[in-house]
Amino acid sequence: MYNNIIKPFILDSGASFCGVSYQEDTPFEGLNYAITFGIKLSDAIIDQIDEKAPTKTYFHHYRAVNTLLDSIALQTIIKIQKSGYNAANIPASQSISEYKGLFSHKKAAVDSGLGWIGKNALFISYEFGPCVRLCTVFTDMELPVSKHDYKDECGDCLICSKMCPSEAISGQAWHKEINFLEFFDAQKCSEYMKNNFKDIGRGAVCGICMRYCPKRALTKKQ
Ligand code: B12
Ligand code: SF4
Ligand code: SF4
Repeated sequence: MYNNIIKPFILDSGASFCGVSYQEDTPFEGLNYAITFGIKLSDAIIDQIDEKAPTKTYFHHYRAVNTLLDSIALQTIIKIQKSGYNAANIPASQSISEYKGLFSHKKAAVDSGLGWIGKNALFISYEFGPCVRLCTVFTDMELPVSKHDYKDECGDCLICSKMCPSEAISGQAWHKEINFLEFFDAQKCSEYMKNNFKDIGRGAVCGICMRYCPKRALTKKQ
């Protein structure tokens, strides 16, 4: 069902990639299988972000992509339910407490073997780079999960850490046991966006750390 129907449906609906994982700490009881999918952002729109600020066009793109992610998630839930299983999604972009969503899309994406967490604290797709937005659907339908090797491809690069205007990025390489508060300072990032980009994106966007990531080059025009 996943390989023949769900995955092709998600990709045909506009997602760039799709994968699966098993999550012990699901927020939905009994729904431990997770489907992760992501949409690669427009290179032309991301290119207009400069070293000082994002753009209003990027803010609109951010919201439009969130809407499409939520719509694909809803349609996936409906398809799964019609097959006799339960499903529920994590909203594309919603905080339920300070600096935290209901479940981390990045965690599910990493566990699906689709990419790594860069020094910029963002999920970087092996295939599509860092400028992707993510979504997660949980279900009790058994999915073909497998173990993956984790491969961090940042190497010696420190561009994101040097370019971040709020100094939120420590420059450490991410690993599963890392102290998250020392790795990335969410408060510095969030306050910087609120104080400096209120008129551009209501304080919700910036993205300089993904705009200048050299891993974008591998994936342009996809
Ligand atoms: C709250 C939030 C914020 C807050 C706080 C972020 C934070 N704490 O990291 C603020 C406002 C600062 C923020 C900023 C941004 N955000 Co934001 N944000 C979220 C949101 C809604 C929740 C994140 C959350 O729960 N964080 C809590 C921490 C603990 O979890 P985490 O960082 O997601 O994941 C960590 C752990 O899960 C752990 N982990 C991962 N795998 C594993 C595996 C194991 C076994 C273990 C133990 C741990 C582990 O490591 C991860 C990385 O450090 C998510 C949507 C979502 N539901 O995921 C979007 C999201 C993370 N944001 C996103 C983006 C793009 C941004 C911005 C670029 C803003 C913009 N759009 O212009 C900046 C980038 C900041 C940065 N460099 O990371 C994207 C990231 C896409 C990607 N490619 O990774 C997301 C996923 C939204 C989406 N639908 O795509 N964000
Ligand atoms: S979104 Fe902006 S302020 Fe936040 S970590 Fe990235 S570059 Fe720094
Ligand atoms: S800018 Fe460099 S260090 Fe930062 S996430 Fe991209 S590759 Fe990794």
